[in-house]
Amino acid sequence: MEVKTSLLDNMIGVGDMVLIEPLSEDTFIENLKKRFDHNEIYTYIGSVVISMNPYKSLPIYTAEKVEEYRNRNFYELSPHVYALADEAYRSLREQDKDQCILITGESGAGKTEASKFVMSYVAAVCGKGQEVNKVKEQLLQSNPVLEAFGNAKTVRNDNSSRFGKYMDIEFDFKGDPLGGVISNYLLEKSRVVKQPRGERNFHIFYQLLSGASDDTLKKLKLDRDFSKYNYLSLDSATVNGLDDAASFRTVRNAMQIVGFMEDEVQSILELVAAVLKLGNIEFKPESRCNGYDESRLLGIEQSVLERAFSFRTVEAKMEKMSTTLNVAQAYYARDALAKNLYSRLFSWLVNRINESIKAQTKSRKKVMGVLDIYGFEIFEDNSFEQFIINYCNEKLQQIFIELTLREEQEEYVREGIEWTNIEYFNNAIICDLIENNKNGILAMLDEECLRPGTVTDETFLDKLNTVCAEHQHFESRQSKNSKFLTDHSLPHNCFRIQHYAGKVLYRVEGFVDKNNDLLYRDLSQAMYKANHSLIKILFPEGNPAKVNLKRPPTAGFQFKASVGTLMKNLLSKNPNYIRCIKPNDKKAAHIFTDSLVCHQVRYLGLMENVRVRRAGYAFRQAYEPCLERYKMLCKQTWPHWKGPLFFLEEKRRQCLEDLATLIQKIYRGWKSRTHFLLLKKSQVVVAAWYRRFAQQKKYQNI
Ligand code: AOV
Ligand code: MG
Repeated sequence: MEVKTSLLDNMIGVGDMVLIEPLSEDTFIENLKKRFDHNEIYTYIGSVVISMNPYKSLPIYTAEKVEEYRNRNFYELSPHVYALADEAYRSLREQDKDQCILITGESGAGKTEASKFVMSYVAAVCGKGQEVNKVKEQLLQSNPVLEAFGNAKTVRNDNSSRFGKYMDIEFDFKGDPLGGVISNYLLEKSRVVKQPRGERNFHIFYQLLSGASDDTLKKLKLDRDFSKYNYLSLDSATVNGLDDAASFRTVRNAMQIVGFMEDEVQSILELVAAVLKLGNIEFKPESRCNGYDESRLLGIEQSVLERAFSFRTVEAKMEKMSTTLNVAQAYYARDALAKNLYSRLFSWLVNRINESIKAQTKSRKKVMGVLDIYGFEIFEDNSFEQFIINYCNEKLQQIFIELTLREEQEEYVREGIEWTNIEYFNNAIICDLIENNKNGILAMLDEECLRPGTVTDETFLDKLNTVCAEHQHFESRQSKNSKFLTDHSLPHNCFRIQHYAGKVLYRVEGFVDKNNDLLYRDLSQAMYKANHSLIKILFPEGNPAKVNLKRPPTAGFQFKASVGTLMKNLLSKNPNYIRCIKPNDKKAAHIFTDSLVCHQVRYLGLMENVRVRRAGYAFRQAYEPCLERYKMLCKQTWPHWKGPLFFLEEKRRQCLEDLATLIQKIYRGWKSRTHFLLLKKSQVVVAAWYRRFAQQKKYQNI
C-alpha cells in the first residue's frame, strides 16, 4: 500500500516544493509541469500557494470541495486555494488576527479568478442567517458590477482588470460577515477613447449594446451595431467565450442585489450611452461640429456643450480670457470629457457599492483584506498607465521580499539561530527609482508638470536622461539609476526600465498630460449645468460658486500616496500569499511553456522562497500562545492552569522545555533531528522538515 501511495505521489508530483528532492530550478519546473498535466494547478511553498492558470474550468470549486476543506488543517489535503482561504479565515476568527490575501502574478495569470474563489469560499463557510446571507450576497455581487465597468479584453487577458482593487471584508467576533469596504486604484481611462489593436473598450459598452432590450436602447438613443461608434474598436468586438448579452443580464441582476435603485441604474446607463455618443461628435473647421444628440441625454443644452468644445477660458490674475479651440483641440476636449465622465462614474460606482455594503455597526471588527490588482504587463507600446501598473506590482513584490525573504532571515539571526544567508534580488532600488521624493521618476514628472514655461513630454524625457542616466557612471551597479537603462538602440522618445519582471520600454508621449489630468474648467462647468443629478455630482468643481484656483494633485502623486497607504495597511495584517503563474502566452489549456514559467519562477523569487523555507523553521510561535496551546500536556501546567503570564520568566522556560520534550515524544523517531523543535530567545520554532516525517507517518498508517 505504501508503495502505491508514493507512486501516485510521484506521478502527480510533490504537493509542497519544500519537500522536493533534489531541489533545483529544473526539478521545481518539472514538478509544476507534472502537476499541471494532471490538473493539479495548486502547489505549496510552505504556506504560500502557487496557482497555475489552467485556462479551462476544473471541477474543484464545488460545494463538496468547500466542505472538504472546511476546518481542516492546511497540509492535510492536497494543495488548494480553499486551504489558504480556510487558514486565513480560521486565524482571523480564532486568533483574532487581521488577515490579508496578497494575490500577485502577471497579466492573465489568474489573480482575479483566485480572488473570487477566496471570497466565495469565505462566504460559504462563514455564518448563516437571513441578514448575514444578504451581506454575503452583496459582497459577492459587487464583483460582476465592477468587472463590467473596470475590465476589458487586452492582448494578454480577455477579462483584464484595468483598475486595482482592494477589498476589506469585515467580521464580528464570531466570524460572521458584517460588510466590506472597497478601495479602487487608478482606472486606465485612456481606454475609453482609444484601444490598442486587438483590444476592446470596457465590457459594459458591448454588454449594453448586446444585452439591453430594444426599448432601453430606444430610450438611450443607441444602435445595437458596435460599428456605429467611434469609441468601440471593431477588430475584436466579439470575444470568444464571452457572451456580452448574458453578462449584461448578470450585471443588471447584480446591481439590483447590491442595492442600486432602478433610477440609479437608468442614470448610469445614460452616462455609458453619453460617453459612446460623445465619441461620435465630429468637428470640422467650417461648420464647427455635428452630432450633439447626446447633450439632450445628459440634460445639457446643446449650446452649452457646443460652447464648451469651442472655447477655453483661462483665468490669470483675476482676468478671464477666452481662446477659440481649433479642430484638434476640440477633439482633445471631447476625449478628455469622455475619459473623465467614465472614470468619475467608475469611482462613483465604487462609492455607491461601499454605501450598500458598509457594516451597520461601529463595534470592533476583524478584517480580511483581499488584494487583486492589475498584473505586471509589457505591451508593444507602453505608456503612463503601464508605468503606473508596473510600479504597483513592484511595490507588491517588495512586500513579499520584505516579509518572506528579508525579515524571515533577519528573524533567525535575531533569535540566535545559526543561519547561512540566502541571496535574493531586492527590487527596493527599482521602487526607489520610481518613487524617490527627490529624484524619482514620478517626482521629476511632477516637477516638470508644475514648472512654468513650455513643458512637453520631450522636456520630461530630457530631464530623466540627465538625472538618471548621467549619474550612472559614478554609481555602483546596485544603485537605483542602474535600473534606468540607456543604450543607443533606444527608439526616439522612449525610456527603458529594468523591472523585477523584465525590461519595459515606455514611450513618453502623453506622460505629462496624463499626469496633469486636468479638465478645462469650461467642460466641468458645462457638466455641472446639466439637468442630470448624477452628472452634477460627478463634476463638483464645475460649481461656479466654488471656484478653486488651487491645482489638484497630479495623477502620479495621488497614486503614489494611495499605494503608500495600501502598503501600510497590508503590513499591519497577517499576509497570505497566492502567487499566480501563467503557463503560456496563448490563453490556451494544456500548454506549458517551460521558458515562460521559468521566467516567472525566477522573477517572483520562488526558488529563494523554497530555500529559505527549507533551511528555516516552518512554524514559529511566541512562548505565551504556545504554552496556552499545549498546556494540557504537562503536569506543571495542567490541570492547574493560571494563564501564561502566571509563570515567572525562569519557570516559563522550564515549563516550555518540558513541553518540548513531551511534544517530541509524540513524534517518536524524530528525536534524532535535534533541529526539529527549538526553544529560542522568545519563541518556539519547528523545522519545515517535520511535515515530511508527518507525511511518512500518514502513509504507514494506510
Ligand atoms: P489576472 O487577473 O491575473 O489578469 P484572470 O484572473 O482574469 O487573470 O484570469 C485570466 C483568465 O484565465 C480567466 O478569465 C479565466 O478564463 C482563466 N483562469 C484563471 N484562473 C483560472 C482557474 N483557476 N480556473 C479556470 N480558469 C482560470 V490582469 O487582471 O490582466 O492582471 O490586469
Ligand atoms: Mg485581474
